[in-house]
Formats: sequence, structure tokens, C-alpha cells
Amino acid sequence: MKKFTCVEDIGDLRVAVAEAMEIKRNRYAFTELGKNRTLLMIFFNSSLRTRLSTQKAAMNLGMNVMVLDVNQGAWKLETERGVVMDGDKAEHLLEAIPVMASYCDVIGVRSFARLMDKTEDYEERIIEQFILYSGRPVFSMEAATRHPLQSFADLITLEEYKKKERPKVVLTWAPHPKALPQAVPNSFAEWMNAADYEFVITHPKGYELAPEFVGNAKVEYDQRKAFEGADFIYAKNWSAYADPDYGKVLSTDLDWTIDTEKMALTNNAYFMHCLPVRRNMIVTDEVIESPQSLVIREAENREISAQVVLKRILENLK
Ligand code: AN0
Ligand code: CP
Repeated sequence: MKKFTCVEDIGDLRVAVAEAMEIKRNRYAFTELGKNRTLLMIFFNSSLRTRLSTQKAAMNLGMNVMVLDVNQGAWKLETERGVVMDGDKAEHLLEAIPVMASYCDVIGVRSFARLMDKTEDYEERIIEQFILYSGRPVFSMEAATRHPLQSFADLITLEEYKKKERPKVVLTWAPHPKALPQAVPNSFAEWMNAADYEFVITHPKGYELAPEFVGNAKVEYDQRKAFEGADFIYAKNWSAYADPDYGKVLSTDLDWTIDTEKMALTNNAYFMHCLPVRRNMIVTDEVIESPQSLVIREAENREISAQVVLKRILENLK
């Protein structure tokens, strides 16, 4: 594997999940694979799970790990070519990328959508520059439009807990006070469509995701109707995608919060969320603390999804 930014990069999902299960049974079976190899993780945004789980996965494979928080201690980076750098940005990404690449073998990048300009975000300008100019394998730790390590961990979790071959999985929008990217729902939709589950998306009008991510999913605007017979409820907030409201918060309607009354409409569904989650905005205390909540299981599987990706990248380096 040379890069990991979207579902296509992982190939056959059954093979990938089987490999994940094998790693989960013995995560220390490949400690020689990463010997004398260095992972550099670059964060343009905050993280708890991605930072720790990816570092742990790399250590399980015997790698050395360096972490750079671009906004804490590094020079402020200019990302646009052609600008006169007379502001507060002391270094250009076009120098920083090859410099950083010279110290490592593999690069992970977290760079969220800025939600200012749809074209800029959907062209994935930051991670694409790392792919173009680093000369190293690059993987996404959540980029502007996708969060594939999360979706892969979610797929592993679904496969572990599903009770039928083709469960009904519902991605539901839920309220949040701040504008969030579409990366997690886009990516989840992309992976669910590839996994060929019965997949439904529910959200208020105006929150339609990009058609290339919705794919063959059924869109149901009535949240309660969408929940009927669901085996899994996957909650997430996102900001508007459609013009002219790109990146805006159109609603904070708490009627969309996931509560026990709505969960009672489902087929005793499991509750999922990628975390971090705002309690009693996205989901009530009762639901997230219920035995049906898989949020910690998903986070645990982040170590596994990262290890599959790093293992495949390392195997390709040899
Ligand atoms: C981020 C998002 O919604 O993309 C990261 C989720 C993994 N969430 C927040 O910024 C709260
Ligand atoms: N789910 C997830 O990616 O969490 P972090 O933002 O804490 O890494």
C-alpha cells in the first residue's frame, strides 16, 4: 500500500477485515516489520484517539514514532503557492514537506476541512501536497473530506457485532453547537456503500451530503421513520455541504438528539459514534451509557485499523 486516503486504497473489505481480526488476536506478531522504520504523524488539528491509537499501532509493529503538532511549536505554515509571505507564516509547506519527509519512512497527516471554500476542501489540497511532494507513503488521519481509519474501525466493529449478514445501518445527523466537517459521515457512507449493508442516511433538509458519497444510500428526512428496524444507529453532526450554505450550522434542533425513546423504535440497535461526542446534544447520557453503546469498542478498533494500514505500508516498503 502506497497511500491510504479512501476506501479504494484498502482493496477487498472482507480481506481487510479478516486481516484486522488476525491482528486483533495477536497484535505483537509483526514486531520486526517496523524495525528501524520511522513514522511521522503530523497534526494540523486536535486529536485524542487518532494520535494515541496510531502511535500504539506503530509501536506494535516495532516502529519509531515522531509526532508534530503544527500549531504548537512549529513555524506557522503557508499552504498556498504564490503568496507574498509578509504575514505571520514563517515557512512554506513546499519546503516543510520534503524536510519532514527526510526524517521518516511513513507519514500520517491530520488536516481538517477549513469550511471556508468547498473547492479548496474537496480538492484535499493539504494531504494531496504531502502525497505529491514527500516521496513517502502517506495516510490520512482525517483529511478534509474523509476519515478512513475511523470508517475502517467502524466496519470492524459492525462486523463484530452484526447479527445478520446484511444489517440495517442508519447514519443520523445530530445537533452540535459548532460547524464540523463532513469527513466522518462522507467516509462512513463510502465504506457502508462498499460493504453493501442496508444503508440509510437521515438528516434535516439542507444537510444533504455530496452525491458521490451518498451513492446508493436511501435518504430519509424523517429520523423516527429511518430508525424503524435499524440494527445500528451511527450518529454524527456535520455542517451543510450544499451551496450557498457550505460549512454553516443550519440547525441545532435538540429534537434530533438520540434518546431512549428513539432507540426504542429500532431493532434493539447498537449505538455508534466516532467520538469525541457532546453528551445531551448528540446523544443522551442514558443511550451512550447503555449496554447497546459501542463507542468504546469503536475507539479500541482504531488501534487495529491503523495497524492493518501501517502493516500493509511497511510490507510495501520492503
Ligand atoms: C471532528 C469532526 O467532526 O470531523 C473529529 C471527529 C473525529 N470533530 C470535532 O471537531 C468535534
Ligand atoms: N475519532 C477520532 O478520530 O478522534 P480524535 O479526533 O480524538 O482523534
